[in-house]
Amino acid sequence: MLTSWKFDNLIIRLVNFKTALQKLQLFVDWKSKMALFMNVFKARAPIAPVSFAASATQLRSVSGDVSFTTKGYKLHKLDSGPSSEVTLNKADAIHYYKQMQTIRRMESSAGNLYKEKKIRGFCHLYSGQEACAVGMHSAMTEGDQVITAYRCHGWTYLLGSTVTEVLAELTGRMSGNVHGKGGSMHMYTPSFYGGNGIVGAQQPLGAGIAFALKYRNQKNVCITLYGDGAANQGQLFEAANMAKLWDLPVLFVCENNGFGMGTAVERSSASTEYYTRGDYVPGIWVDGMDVLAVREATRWAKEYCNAGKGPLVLDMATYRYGGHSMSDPGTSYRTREEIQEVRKSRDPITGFKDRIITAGLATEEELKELDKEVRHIVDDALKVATTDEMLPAEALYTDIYHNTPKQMVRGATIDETIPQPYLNSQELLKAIGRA
Ligand SMILES: Cc1ncc(C[n+]2csc(CCOP(=O)(O)OP(=O)(O)O)c2C)c(N)n1
Ligand SMILES: [Mg+2]
Repeated sequence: MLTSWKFDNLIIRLVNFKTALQKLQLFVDWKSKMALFMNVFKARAPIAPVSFAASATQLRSVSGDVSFTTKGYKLHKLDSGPSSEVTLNKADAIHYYKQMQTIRRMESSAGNLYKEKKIRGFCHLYSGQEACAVGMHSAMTEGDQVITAYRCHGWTYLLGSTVTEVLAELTGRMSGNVHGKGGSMHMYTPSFYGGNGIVGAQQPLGAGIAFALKYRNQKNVCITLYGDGAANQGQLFEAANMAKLWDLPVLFVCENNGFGMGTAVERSSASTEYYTRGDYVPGIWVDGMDVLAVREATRWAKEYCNAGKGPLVLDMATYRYGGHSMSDPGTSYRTREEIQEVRKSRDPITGFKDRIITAGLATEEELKELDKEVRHIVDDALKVATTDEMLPAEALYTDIYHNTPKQMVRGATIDETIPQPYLNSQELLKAIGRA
């Protein structure tokens, strides 16, 4: 039985325990607040090569958005531009990291497949430029459209195709994005107009897509990408003229990766300030190695276009690690040291990784797990891309016309004329039990 003294003593102990708990709680709250403060402070500091094992535990407890400062933007014919103060939450940080890593790994695998002669023809890789596509994609809203040149694998994946569909397209297999009929430069999704091999060809097409958006009163933009080499193509200026004349919602995005094939921008362009090259079309220079700067610039630009103010030029400073295409080793017109230096100081993935770890938005371990997941996705895709079948020869006669009755298709001689066996690949795939 409890004596009254013992009972009182127990109550006093319980009260003390509760006070101790409250104190502990206060301490934890204070620690979290400090961590948040340190977080913001650290996130604003320039990117440093960090190994953050010691304070990762402390920062991991912080949830919510973290502020970052991007490099400044340069403006042409604009009174104001995107903000350099941006915020990021954990889910987005993980998402962007995963997307950039997937593109990097998918492209490395494509490079290997090419060297093994499992991909034939052309193959232009996007390694080094991932922050451009991922940043722009993250600012897109439903109904926005994209058209680009031949460095299109990453965009195809971002806009709805699987890694398997991209790699299998490269190896010409049935599981490919267009069942192996297109190859490297010709991949599409409902909001993605490819994949264009003729330098500059996509720029007027992008203006045309934007015209359709405006005509339908859609609050959307057409992101029209081109390289620094294509920035000197006459059709860009013709397209820009019409786009401005009609205030079309088109973002002309110049991905300046420093070279057009083996020619450095200084040797090909009288002005390398691509954001000013639209003359009467306002422009913005953006750090294309920073996914957050790209995201914010695109978000701002979309708002500008959709307010009916017409087109914009976005000049994204980036870099390509590989040669122009797989047939170019990429080292005769620049030094290996230059490439190494960019990898070390400006890489879009390691730079972002350091930032989000420092800010407590992800841990080293979480990102390692993600890397593993990405490796599995790409490895599984590789299996399909190297073992799947190719379309049967009759597929040569499919997809010729859209929405017409079956045609007679002439062969090499008139005697070889045959009726089109299937109208499109879908019909053929069904017939062979693949759809
Ligand atoms: C009309 C036309 N001219 C020339 C070529 C050959 N060509 C293919 S890519 C390229 C360089 C383009 O460089 P850039 O626009 O900077 O794009 P990047 O390859 O750097 O992404 C050239 C000249 C072509 N495909 N089409
Ligand atoms: Mg270029």
